[in-house]
Amino acid sequence: MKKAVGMGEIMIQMNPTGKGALKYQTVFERHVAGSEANIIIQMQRLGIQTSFITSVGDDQFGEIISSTLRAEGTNTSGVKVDPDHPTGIYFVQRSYPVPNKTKVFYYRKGSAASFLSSEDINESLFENTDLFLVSGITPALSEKCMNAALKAIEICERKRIKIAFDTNIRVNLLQNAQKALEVLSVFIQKAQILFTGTGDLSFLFGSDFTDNIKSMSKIAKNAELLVIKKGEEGALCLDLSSGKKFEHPSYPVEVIDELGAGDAFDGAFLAGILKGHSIEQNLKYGCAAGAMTVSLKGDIEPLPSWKDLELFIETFETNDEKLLR
Ligand code: KDG
Repeated sequence: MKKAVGMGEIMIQMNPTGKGALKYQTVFERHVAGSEANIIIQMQRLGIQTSFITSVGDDQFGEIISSTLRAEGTNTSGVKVDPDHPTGIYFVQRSYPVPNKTKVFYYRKGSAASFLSSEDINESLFENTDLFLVSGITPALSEKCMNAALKAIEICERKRIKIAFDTNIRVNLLQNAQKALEVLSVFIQKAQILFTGTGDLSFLFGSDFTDNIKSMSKIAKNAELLVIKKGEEGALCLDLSSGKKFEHPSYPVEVIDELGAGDAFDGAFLAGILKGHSIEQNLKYGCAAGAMTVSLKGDIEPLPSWKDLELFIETFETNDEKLLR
């Protein structure tokens, strides 16, 4: 079985039952979510053996985060319980002010995960590992987190473990392009599989898509695959070793909560890579998992198994009103 290790912050997501401005929301659902963990859980559900490195508070929320990972079958020996700092929380605002778009409000400053340090990165967790996944959120959390992520990268380089990195820019954490490039460049440079999105590219480099790809490729010196998520326009993968370009359209679904779609995409794409599927297939799996995720609330709950992913794809491709009951 292929093995992947991920690292990042997992938070409690408070997602309102209604749409509109957060201040008017009175009823919330409690979910567990965090970009890198979403990706790792998607991979675990698609048959990859996974481990996760994070830190949670010694509190009720930390407990539910650890037990969520355990219930998925993800190895939690890299999950630290920090008695001095709380688990991070964030609130979701759906369809306001922009319809179908989700905004988030973080309460994560000083969270347990932001105190994760290089001492918390245990090399033994990387034994027999095929892939390491981290995103731009983690080094943006704090200098300690940045150093922890760099230590993990250094271990992977030494052990020849493939590095997957998603730029995953959060403007709340990386205020402008200069700051973002300062923090992210080293990770973009080290990754063999690099994910980004049209929003991240224009935030970093400007509005011309072709120029943006060139600018990104210049930094991404070790990238074999550059994967660009284009939201409603689907996704694109550049195989930088052969120069070939692959594309897949998105699946038309009703958007309930767009959060976590990019993570579902990454997880399904990476699981496909580790299982030896083609780039075309992996783009299809990624777009399908992303579409399934935007159709429901919560980042983790909608992540599909192979069986469900295949049923979703088959239903769209054959337009078959297959009986599901
Ligand atoms: O990718 C979805 C995430 O944005 C969300 O669940 C929370 O990890 C998160 C973050 O830092 O924004």
